[in-house]
Amino acid sequence: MSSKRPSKRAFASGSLAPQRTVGGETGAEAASLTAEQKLDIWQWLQKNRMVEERLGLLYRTGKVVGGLYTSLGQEGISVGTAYALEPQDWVGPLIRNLGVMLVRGVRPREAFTQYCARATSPTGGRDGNTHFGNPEKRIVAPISHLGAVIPVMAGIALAAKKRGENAVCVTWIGDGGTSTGDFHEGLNLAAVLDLPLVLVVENNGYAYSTPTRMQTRPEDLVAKADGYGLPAEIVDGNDVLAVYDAMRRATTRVRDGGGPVMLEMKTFRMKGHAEHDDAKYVPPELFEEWRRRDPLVLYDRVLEEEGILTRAERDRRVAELKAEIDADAEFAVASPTPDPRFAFGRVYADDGGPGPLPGPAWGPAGATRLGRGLPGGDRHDVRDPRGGNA
Ligand SMILES: Cc1ncc(C[n+]2csc(CCOP(=O)(O)OP(=O)(O)O)c2C)c(N)n1
Ligand SMILES: [Mg+2]
Repeated sequence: MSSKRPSKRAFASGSLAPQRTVGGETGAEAASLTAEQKLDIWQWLQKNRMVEERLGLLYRTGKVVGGLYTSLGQEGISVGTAYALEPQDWVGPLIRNLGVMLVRGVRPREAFTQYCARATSPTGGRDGNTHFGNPEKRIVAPISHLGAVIPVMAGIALAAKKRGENAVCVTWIGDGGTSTGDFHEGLNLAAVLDLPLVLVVENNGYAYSTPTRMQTRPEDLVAKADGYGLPAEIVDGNDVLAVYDAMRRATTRVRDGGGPVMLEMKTFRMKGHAEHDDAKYVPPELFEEWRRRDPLVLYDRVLEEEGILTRAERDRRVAELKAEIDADAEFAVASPTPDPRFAFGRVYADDGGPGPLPGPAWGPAGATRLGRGLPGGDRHDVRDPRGGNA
């Protein structure tokens, strides 16, 4: 136990009283963004939505091999939180956080090839979802098991702290995910070890078809942070600048050694759980109410009012982005499906330890074992490094 923990703390009444702000002057970080940075954020928001809309088209034309999970209406959270990070920080996104991956440098074509399970995808066509990471970009691969990434990120935060890397580790969880055992164990571990972790809770009102009030008691999920003595803050998740601002203040606190924090982002899932779910169980008036708070529309209004983006310039930029995204989608559709002879490639360790991988074109140059099967720009090779089939 570190000397920072006086034993009397455990008995000091009120020492763990709820802290409903993560500190810093609210709004100051957003106010210091330049016009260029604000346009950058706009571009990521648009890209996030356009890529997911394009994935929707691919799904409806039978090109996506499995389910499709999107973040329609929640893009401000992925973009605002990821934009607030530094290169040395680690992210552990969930499947609704494609926007985080894009901001960290993942290319749209990686998402398209993954969902279409093409040989050119980061996993060589072995997965039909965003289940891929990139250690160079400090992205831990998303997995489906809700809550499980929290203890993993706590572990990475512990390593970063011990190495003195000044890195903040961030992970995202839904309202439903806050009721898993891993959520509580991971948060508790991070709290008692004062780890550099930011937990972003995306409270979108539903866990699949279950309304939040039917699966957990508190209306505000920051109550769960109180249970572990963590500072927490409630944020308007549809206001990308508010999200960015809170995240900057959170990471500053965490980077300064203040221990983990939770941000609860209030938002709404504007579609069903996945593309196959028509969300009939959601009262239509809720969709109506939240449609008026679309994060992209709200942000367009901000940039227009501030004279940063005129409508004409906006249209020009949208067309440019659309062309880029269309080209990447076409690349995926034109890509081959994987060669079945290599189905078992990248399953067993064969390089005997860390260090560059053997073989001529297996992932990025200098990739470590962790990098096996992970993307290196657009170079994804499905050859077996041993030269044979697996
Ligand atoms: C541990 C675990 N239990 C159940 C599931 C099945 N499941 C996948 S998504 C989901 C709902 C998640 O809801 P929430 O956490 O609110 O996130 P959202 O989908 O709203 O973003 C469930 C129950 C799972 N993937 N992992
Ligand atoms: Mg939810």
